[in-house]
Amino acid sequence: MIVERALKELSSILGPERLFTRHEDLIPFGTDATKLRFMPEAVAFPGTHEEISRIFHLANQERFPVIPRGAGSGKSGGALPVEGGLILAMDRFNRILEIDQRNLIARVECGVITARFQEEVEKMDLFYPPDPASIHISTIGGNVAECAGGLRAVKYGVTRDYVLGLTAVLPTGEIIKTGVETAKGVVGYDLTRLLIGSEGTLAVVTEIIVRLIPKPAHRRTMMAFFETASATVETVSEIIRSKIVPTALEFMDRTCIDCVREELGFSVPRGTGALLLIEVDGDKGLTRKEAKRVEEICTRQGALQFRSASRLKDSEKLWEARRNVSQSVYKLKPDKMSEDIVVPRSRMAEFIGFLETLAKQHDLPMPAYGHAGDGNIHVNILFDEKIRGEFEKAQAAVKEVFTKVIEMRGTLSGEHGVGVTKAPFIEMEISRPVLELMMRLKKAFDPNGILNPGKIFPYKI
Ligand code: 2HG
Ligand code: ZN
Repeated sequence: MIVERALKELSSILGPERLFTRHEDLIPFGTDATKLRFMPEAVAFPGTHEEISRIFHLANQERFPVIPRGAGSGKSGGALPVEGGLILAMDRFNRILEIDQRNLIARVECGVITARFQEEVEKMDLFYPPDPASIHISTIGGNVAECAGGLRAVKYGVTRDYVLGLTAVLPTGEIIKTGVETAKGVVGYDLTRLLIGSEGTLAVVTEIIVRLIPKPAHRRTMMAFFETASATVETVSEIIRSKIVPTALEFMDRTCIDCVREELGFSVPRGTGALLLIEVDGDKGLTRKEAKRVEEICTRQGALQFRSASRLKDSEKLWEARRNVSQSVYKLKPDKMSEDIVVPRSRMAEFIGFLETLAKQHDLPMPAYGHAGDGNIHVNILFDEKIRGEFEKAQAAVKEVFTKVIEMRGTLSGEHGVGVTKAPFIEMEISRPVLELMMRLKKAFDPNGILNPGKIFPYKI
């Protein structure tokens, strides 16, 4: 609870115009892409490291929660004020500070929208590959907090593979720098990696130093339609086995295709059970060679049809449709539990088979799509809260999905994080001693537990 005295102090740190306390102003900050709702007590818009530091000193003194927030596009509830408190809206940290073409490094503030940053570096023929589906809304700070992946992760890796160093404010108020501004560095513990993916529970990241790579000269988007979902994911294994590393290798089952059919811009062959969206990039010769090889494999695997997007505009349209799947499946039911499990790529067909049976058993739609090239499948369990019993059925299905994934030596989350939604399940994957070590780390960073409480861990720390 933020007491009156603390609110007055916050107002004197920020000025009244950068502190929201009226109910109607707080509403948008009470939710995120999970659609869960928890109301904050106030929202602050800090503009400097010193202001954040002062806010933390006050929060420790008065014991109120502080929850950092980027664009609120998170899928596991990382930015939700589950115990009330103060939202730290990082919108004002929105500058690209430097793009250093001689060293292929950039410095960027946490509130910059990832797509905007990519556009800027691409103007210089450079490339920052991480591309979560939310790229046009999510911020690079949010991507760091969750270690976002994306469509290109299969070839280029995830956010952590590009971050060299960070500036952050600790919940105890110190402003720190981690990592390096050079191409490599191994001095001390790798706190940069520890902070990436820590879901805003260890520090507030304000500035990020990333490495850049040269922009690939060509890319080619292809699409293959198959009769069954298992044949489709088997093809993914075959492509990987043939040692081609596509830029993206995305899967969509029949239900997802139906939801974005109009956006695809062409007709889907009759009898299609699932499709693959494939992109290769590199120099002209290589992309041509790889595209040909991919086509051969898809045909050998029995593709109903194979298409190549000849114009950039067509391929952009396809990728846009793919990025919209997450929203489009709401056409089927108003509520969903959105998972992002990963299984070994060679066992995806087994998982898809399991999921089809599970959907029938529970009589709920469970569209599956996602980053098949990484074995990272988005299982969306759809339900209608207002229909009696559906929420409980969806909940039971989530547990069964997770049990299967662990049994298959997979992981509960490939890119969305644990947050609130997966906290009750974390012990299915993380052993007790490891979880206790993580909790000790949390305590070392945040002795009073004021920073983003109620996330990751199933217990109060
Ligand atoms: C995607 O790849 C996102 O589209 C969102 O990670 C997935 O809604 C989801 O589960
Ligand atoms: Zn995804």
